[in-house]
Amino acid sequence: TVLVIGACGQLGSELTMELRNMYGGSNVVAADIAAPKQTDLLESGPFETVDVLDKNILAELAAKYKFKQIYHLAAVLSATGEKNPKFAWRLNMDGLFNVLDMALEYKTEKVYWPSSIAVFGPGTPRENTPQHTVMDPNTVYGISKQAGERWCEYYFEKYGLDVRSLRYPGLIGYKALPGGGTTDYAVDIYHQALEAQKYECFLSENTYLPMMYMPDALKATLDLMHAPAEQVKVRSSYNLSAMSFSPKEIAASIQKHIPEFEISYKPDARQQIADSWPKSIDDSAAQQDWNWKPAYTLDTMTEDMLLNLNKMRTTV
Ligand code: VAH
Repeated sequence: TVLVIGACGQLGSELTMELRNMYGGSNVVAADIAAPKQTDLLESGPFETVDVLDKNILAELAAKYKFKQIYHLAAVLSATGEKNPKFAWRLNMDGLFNVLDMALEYKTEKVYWPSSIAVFGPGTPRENTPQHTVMDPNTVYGISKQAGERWCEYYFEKYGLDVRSLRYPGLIGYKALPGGGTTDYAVDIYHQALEAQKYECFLSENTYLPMMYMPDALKATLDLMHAPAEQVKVRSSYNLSAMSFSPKEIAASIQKHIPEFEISYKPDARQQIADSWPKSIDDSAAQQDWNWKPAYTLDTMTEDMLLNLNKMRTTV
């Protein structure tokens, strides 16, 4: 069986459904601190209420299901993390330790843990950021992801635990909303474009950030997890790239379909976070080691997002 912790989140809800299609609904346990709003998650397989800070619950689950794979996706994201840094650190780090230790104790074959481009900071080269470079994250989220990467590699080297990880860019999908990140605008903008034909962006017009459409993120995650262990040469976390755009460019992409759409800008505290992150990412290690290649561009993503969000609006 497979366990997904953080199964109700933006990534978790989609990854859980993918895994259930692949392994069968009853073989993929969805776990989250709160019950899912998504009925498909509840109906397609087992759900367990889990606080990742509670080791006893994790141990009970591991004994009950004997997981072969664990996807640990529960975390406090960048913008929310800055509001309560100590709690973000505790949840992101202790959560990771609890999962890594449970995986060792119960002999889980493979663990997946997401890192982020937030591991980079103001001292990092911002264009085509290399796999190995200066890392001076200055958000608590970024610090927790960088430390987490070091620990994942440590568990692999010292204890032989097969942990795999990707440094996601901002993720964009229509099925679930993101929860408290700096890249959330790129999801929200599509909803507002359809609902109000206007959007006030919390980042300035020329703020370029690396982004990725959800189907590519799911593919990357599953490709990495299914690659033979010897092909997974990076045991901290792989750089991963698909597209980079600014708020102005995503607005222009939306205007091709909704000409009356208008964007305005009112940068808030998240601007400073965005300004500390790379604009684009060099992911040649992922390309070489396990043949990574994204399928979507900004315009093909926009087309698909608007199509699907429109469908969801008309069926509700
Ligand atoms: C955030 N979406 O904004 C996350 C992410 C690259 C950014 O990791 O916090």
